[in-house]
Amino acid sequence: MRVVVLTGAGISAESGLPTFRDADGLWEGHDPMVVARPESFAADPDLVQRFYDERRAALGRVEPNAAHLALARLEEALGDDLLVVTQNVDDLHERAGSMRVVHMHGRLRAAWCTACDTRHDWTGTLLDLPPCPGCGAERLRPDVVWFGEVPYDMDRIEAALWDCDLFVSIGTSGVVYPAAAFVQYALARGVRTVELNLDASDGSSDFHDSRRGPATELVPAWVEELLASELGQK
Ligand code: BJW
Ligand code: ZN
Repeated sequence: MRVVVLTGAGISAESGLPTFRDADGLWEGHDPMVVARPESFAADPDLVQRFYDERRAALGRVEPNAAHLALARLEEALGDDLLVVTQNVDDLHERAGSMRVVHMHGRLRAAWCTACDTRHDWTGTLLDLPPCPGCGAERLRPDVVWFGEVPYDMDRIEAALWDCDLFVSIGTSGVVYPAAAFVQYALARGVRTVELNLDASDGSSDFHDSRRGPATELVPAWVEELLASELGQK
């Protein structure tokens, strides 16, 4: 049983990290979906750096929740047969113990030097224009994927989707591509699809099984169910 799990902001919501499109989703009066654009960075780099500096700092104040922990438990059972593809830039999957995680929209705790095109692990701020550890240029930006940029590791993700028996989408509104199309990709290959989300998403009707509720309840219950059924038969 090879499983691909796609996660979005909803899985980290109960850890205290805001989602993008929820009712109270404004940051200092700005729509995060507008801030997360190369055009916004070009027009007002300080605003965008501050947005990411604050979110990077917030990582130190939050912990993985029961949903992240349940996926780490599933990985213990499945090993290489589980891949978590996350749209999230937080590190809560890793801190829960997951090791096979692809960050398709990048990581908050990384900086990208646009002068020498190198990436560096980064826990500090970027607003103050620290020099790149590689070349010294003051051209570091958050290593995240904005609209119009190409998501990371698409070859690895497509190979895993091509090869899986089960595709599960957790806590994502399904409006941002290419992640929103993964369910179609899986369906075209006859793969079973499950959605675990608080509300109906744009793609809910595409899933074989679509469950509603908070991730901290739905994900542990689904993991227990899977471990008891499919894997328990082995
Ligand atoms: C809970 C919960 C709880 C809450 N429990 N659930 C027209 C058609 C098709 C595509 C396009 C188009 N025009 C433009 C495009 C492309 C564009 C796009 O998709 N635009 C759309 C807006 C239409 N996409 C891109 O540009 C992407 N690049 C690209 O396509 O390159 C071409 C290419 C692709 C592939 C190969 C080669 C080339 C890049 C997209 C980059 C997205 N970047 C961001 C910012 C990242 C950095 C950061 O974090 O700041 O990624 S935007 C933002 O959206 C972020 C998220 O990862 C992403 C998805 O959001 P997510 O996770 O779904 O969050 P929410 O808030 O939307 O939803 C939360 C859900 O959780 C809700 O459903 C809640 O109900 C639920 N929930 N509490 C369970 N407790
Ligand atoms: Zn550099």
